[in-house]
Amino acid sequence: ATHPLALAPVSSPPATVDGFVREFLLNLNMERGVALSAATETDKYMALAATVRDYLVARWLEDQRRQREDQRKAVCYLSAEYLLGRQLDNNLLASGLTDIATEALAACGIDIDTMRAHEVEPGLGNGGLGRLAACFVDSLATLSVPSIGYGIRYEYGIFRQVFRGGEQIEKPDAWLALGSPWEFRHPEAAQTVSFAGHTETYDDGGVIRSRWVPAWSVRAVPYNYMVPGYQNGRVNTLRLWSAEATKAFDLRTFNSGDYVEAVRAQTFAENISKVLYPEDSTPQGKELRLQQQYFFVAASIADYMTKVLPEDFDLEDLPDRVIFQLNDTHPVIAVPEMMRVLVDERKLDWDAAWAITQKCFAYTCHTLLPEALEVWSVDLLGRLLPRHLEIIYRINDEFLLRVRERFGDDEQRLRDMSIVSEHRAVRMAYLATVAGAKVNGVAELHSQLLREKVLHQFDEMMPEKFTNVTNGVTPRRFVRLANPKLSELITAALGTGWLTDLERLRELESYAEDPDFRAAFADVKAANKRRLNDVLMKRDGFEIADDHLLDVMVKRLHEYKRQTLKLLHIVTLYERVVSGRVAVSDLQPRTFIFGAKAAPGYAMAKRVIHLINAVGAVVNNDPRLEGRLKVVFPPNYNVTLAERVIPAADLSEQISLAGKEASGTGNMKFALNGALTIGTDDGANVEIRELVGDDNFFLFGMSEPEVEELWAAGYRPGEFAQADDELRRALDLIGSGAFSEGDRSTFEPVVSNLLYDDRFMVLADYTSYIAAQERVDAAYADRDAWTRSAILNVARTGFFSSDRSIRDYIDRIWHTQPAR
Ligand code: 26W
Repeated sequence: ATHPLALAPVSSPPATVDGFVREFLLNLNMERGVALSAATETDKYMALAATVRDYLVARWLEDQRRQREDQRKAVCYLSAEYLLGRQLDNNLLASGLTDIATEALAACGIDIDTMRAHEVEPGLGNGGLGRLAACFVDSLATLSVPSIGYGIRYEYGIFRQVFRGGEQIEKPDAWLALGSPWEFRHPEAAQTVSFAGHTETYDDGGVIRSRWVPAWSVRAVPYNYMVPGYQNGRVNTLRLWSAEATKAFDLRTFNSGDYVEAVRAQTFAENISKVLYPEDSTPQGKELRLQQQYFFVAASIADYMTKVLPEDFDLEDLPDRVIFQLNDTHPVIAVPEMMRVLVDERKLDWDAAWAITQKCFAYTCHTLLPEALEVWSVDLLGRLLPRHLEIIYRINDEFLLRVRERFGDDEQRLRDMSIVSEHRAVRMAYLATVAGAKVNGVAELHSQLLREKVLHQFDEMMPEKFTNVTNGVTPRRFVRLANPKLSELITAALGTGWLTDLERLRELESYAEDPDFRAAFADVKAANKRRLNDVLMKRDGFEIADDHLLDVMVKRLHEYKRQTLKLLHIVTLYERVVSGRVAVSDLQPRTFIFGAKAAPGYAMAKRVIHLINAVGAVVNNDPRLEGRLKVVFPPNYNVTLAERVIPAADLSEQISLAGKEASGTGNMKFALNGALTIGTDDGANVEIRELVGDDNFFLFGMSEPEVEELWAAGYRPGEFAQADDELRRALDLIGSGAFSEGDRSTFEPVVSNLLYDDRFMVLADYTSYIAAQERVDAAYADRDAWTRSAILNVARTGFFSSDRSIRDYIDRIWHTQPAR
């Protein structure tokens, strides 16, 4: 190019109110094709989003160019889920345009809050794991780490939850119905991803090689999303793949001049990225899910190898150029895929390829539940990915040889450690552990239990692989955006800079002793409660009373998380009053907020949702309680609602059975927003308590070793019901039909499960939990002391910034340098 303007990306529009107004109207007129006077809310929102984008694009293009030219090592984060939440406000904050945009829109007669409310959040994840990935891409950009996030552009994200008669109904989440203004589709950069067929060997000039002859393929089309760092000028890329039919597909497999069949082929291909699996922690072994996993991983590796790497790149140097971080086992099929690319396509010999592969992958485990560890049957793998199955077998054979060398002919050990189990199932966590340079858990306790239990024999053999990176959350979204009033108060005290250096919150410790600061902090909490009241009133007609302690449990519904323990507490308080044992005037007024989605096929979880609503309906309407206890269960808990609920909370419920919650990240968000935690010694709760101190945390329940001990001794939950009068009364009340219009059968399965099975030991921890809740009431009675504790929670939890997590990944696993 010769024109001076063509030598670099176009410059951003001027960052002024006039500049913004002009760009906004340009987008409205030119892109939407409407005049301001005729524009709908959607038109205005789309034009606004496009305007914010326009300010980021120049930096983005520049960063992409530099990343291509830069020799520095980059991170490819592979995750089947990214639970992003709304983009508009985040991108305004990151680009420093919030005030300018607010003023510019006002000058056009538009209230920016109505624009914020108009956005449908991309819910491309289930819960903790997906939200963690979203926090990580934010921190990667903020720390200028050369990186790409790879994932799937599901057409339907996590289902929308509605309640009918208190029961969960799932509705499709058509988040793309109006189109997304934040994505850039790149059909020209599509990759072909193949499936099924057979393998064969052939003579390649004297060398016998294997190759895969697939039966069908689809096109993977990338959609790029900008991930701006926080006011640092850096813009990273999130690349999500969408499945489309290839021409070859309908020709070869389906098209025999049959138009209807050809269209069916199209639908078949598009199915692959159609919908997010809503199962969280119980893998279903469904073929489509394996197709999704291979689809995005194969496309991502091909993209990296052909579009990001220079053409003449010496593959021996690959480990100095890239690390693929595997977000749980979902992308682990990337390991045999990389081997296939290196050996079959690039013609490296096996040993060289394996040496490279082992340095290019690292694996993060996010669970401890044995049923959550993914396995794929040999039959399914052989049918869908025959070459990958062969490669897995060879990896396993060579690995078992090493086990034999090291430990002798210990057949039991060999069976235990085999990647392919006796039941002809491929254990993906084992494959990841064998292949990865590093394996990490997501909190200290979790990483320790991984080494001692889940992967014990692997730890014995290769202890140097194991490490910990405690999770974190982005303070940009979960403090600055979610809690602007607290952020202002912090900035007034500490000045700026703390948002990217969250340990600086420590400086608030001395402010906890200042009565004026405490009063201001309490005012912020009160204002956040009123804001939540307004949101819930409008959304669902729920009221949050000013003088109630706000007690919050929001997370996926799962037995190990023990929503039923929280319910037993509520039922106990209720029963105390209606039985006359406690005067209603002696109750600390409390509002309990629940938010939880259940996997659609998880019957017990759905019954618990029904029970929460049923208890709420009775408790909320019983005049004997004089409005002192309220149960509020807004449907469809998501990132957007979290941003309103968490800043308003007084008490954070983190009550999983010790040894079951890998980390938790909600726990961190609550503490950072000045809620006190009632919790077990589980996951990152352990680290939160260590940091905030026992005086500022309500610990209860068995420790993990105590859980093990009781389990080994033979746990009989009925004995705990026998031993605690109030526990029996609460269970009896639920069993009596008091919350189901006298029908004893509705919630009988919940009660008998607790009495006769109780895998997660709810009854064993009940007495201790109720006692801890009494300590909560006593503490809340001294409101000023409570506020002091709340401030100390904020001051001492800066460690839980996802910036720190990413630094730990860099130091312990990736060894990358920031971009220039
Ligand atoms: C369908 C199979 C399956 C299996 C496991 C789906 C999803 C999972 C995830 C591992 C579940 C998950 O989200 N785990 C959570 O990850 C968070 C981030 O590390 C942790 O904070 C949570 O404790 C952990 O439950």
